[in-house]
Amino acid sequence: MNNNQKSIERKWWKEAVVYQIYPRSFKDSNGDGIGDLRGIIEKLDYIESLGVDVVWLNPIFSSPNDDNGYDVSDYRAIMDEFGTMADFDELLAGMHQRGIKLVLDLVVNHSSDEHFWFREAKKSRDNPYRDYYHWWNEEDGKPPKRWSFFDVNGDAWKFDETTKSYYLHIFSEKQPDLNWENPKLRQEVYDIVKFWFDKGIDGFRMDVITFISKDLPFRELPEKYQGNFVQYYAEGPHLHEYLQEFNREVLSKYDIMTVAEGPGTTTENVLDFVDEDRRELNMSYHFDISNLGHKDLAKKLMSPDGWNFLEFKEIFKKWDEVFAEKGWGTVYLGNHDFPRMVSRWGNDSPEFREISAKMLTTFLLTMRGTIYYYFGDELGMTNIRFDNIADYRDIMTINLHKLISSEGGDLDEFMESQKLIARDNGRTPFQWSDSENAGFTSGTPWLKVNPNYPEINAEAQEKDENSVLNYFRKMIRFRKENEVLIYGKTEYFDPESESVFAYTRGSEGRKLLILLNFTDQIATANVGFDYQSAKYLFGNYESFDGNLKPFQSVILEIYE
Ligand code: TEU
Ligand code: CA
Repeated sequence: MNNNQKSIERKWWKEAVVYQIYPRSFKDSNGDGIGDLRGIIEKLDYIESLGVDVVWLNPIFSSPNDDNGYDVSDYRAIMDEFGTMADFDELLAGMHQRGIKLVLDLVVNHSSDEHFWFREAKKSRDNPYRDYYHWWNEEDGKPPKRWSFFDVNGDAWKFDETTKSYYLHIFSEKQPDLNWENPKLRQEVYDIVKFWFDKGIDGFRMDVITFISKDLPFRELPEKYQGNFVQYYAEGPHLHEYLQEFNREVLSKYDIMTVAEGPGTTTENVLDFVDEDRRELNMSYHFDISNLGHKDLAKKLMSPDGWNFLEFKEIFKKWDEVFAEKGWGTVYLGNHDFPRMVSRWGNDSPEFREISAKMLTTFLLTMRGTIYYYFGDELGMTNIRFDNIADYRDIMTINLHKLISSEGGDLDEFMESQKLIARDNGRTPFQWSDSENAGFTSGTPWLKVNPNYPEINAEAQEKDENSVLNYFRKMIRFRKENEVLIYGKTEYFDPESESVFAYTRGSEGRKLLILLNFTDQIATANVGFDYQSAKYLFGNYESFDGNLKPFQSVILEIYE
């Protein structure tokens, strides 16, 4: 590291591997077909055995589940289906006993329409809670077009008969947007967050936090944002003012981590969120990778040409470089909004599933940034690829299907695209064993179990030294034993290679070279120096002979 470069401050959350659990699909303890907190408690030893540092749970608060908990009706209570506050306290204590931190999901761009605040707000125009939400009165004419992600007509304004006005909902009509302009609402949010921090949780992932500041009084969408409403939503005029206040009032008072779900963040604006000197949030995650290969993002249609590997590499590189001296990045290849990583970025055919899942795991755990690893990926779980719309449970898929159908669009094309990217692909129940329903539940699972569970399950992989699961454990250990993989600088090589991702991680006196073959063909890397004599440290094949076998990943120590 040269002297004029500011050295990066060490923090526990920068060194962390975060394991994300979708509670609905992890383990059902009482046979109702829905995963729950007691199910997670049962599996704490499993989680500990992985070697992860932090667990992030998708929303567990009271909710009518229009969007699986992303519609909260009480921020201080546990969702009935997930258990009780006593279960939660036991879960938190169990994690802490094992040295694992717990991060929850804060959904405060919107609430449920069944939240007390909204039930009050829609009673009359002068209700004290009216200004907790965004309204447009009927006498002012039609509100300017705003796109909704989950609405059957794509319309973010819903008319309310009682008060003769429209309310804003960027997600479903059961997810009205909260009004952050109102200082009382902001205070409510801070009190909720304090409540959970005082209970001892270790941080929050903040759902679509980039959308909280709206462009009141709702102008027509400016020309430059036509077709790019996500960007518009993410650039509200008071966004940073709110985040700084949030930090001042609450976040700065605790040793916790914060990560923005950051749709609309770009390499140009992300430091405005995570530059530590600005005192806003610790990290943010972007959508550039997941957006690859789409023909139409809003309608979730994929391009027949697939995704471009050179772009994939360029995106990781440019997002890494932004944080060379300030801020800190996040690294992920899947979560509850995306398909299974091996189906999307690897190859889930019987021949290459395991090897490519291991390659992707090597990739994630050798990158610079906090690692977000999605549950089930450690088994190499795959997309379920439903043929029938009736099998889907996700409101996004169901309502887009209705929307495309009412427009007379191509439903076959839509269904084909969903086999690759629908969110339910990543939400099928965790495959614990080869017993009925993969050992997830003794009842009927809320979403079908992937029929490949007799081959792909944790129990079988526990017994196999070379399983994807055991590879993940070893890879985590390797990262922890080699600090250069955490704080070391990254340099990228051979950007033109259509097959290989090649980079080094280096710090005082040490350099590791990582070579990853993303194809099912033999490949070579052109890194511009001789690495044939380098020491082989780690990888998903027994050895390395200079040529990369299909989906081979290698980590080499190089001496210059
Ligand atoms: O996601 C916000 C978001 O940007 C998604 O709608 C995204 O565009 C889509 O999932 C891509 O397929 C967050 C949550 O992660 C998601 O699960 C919620 O449904 C959504 O917010 C509403 O709370
Ligand atoms: Ca249950």
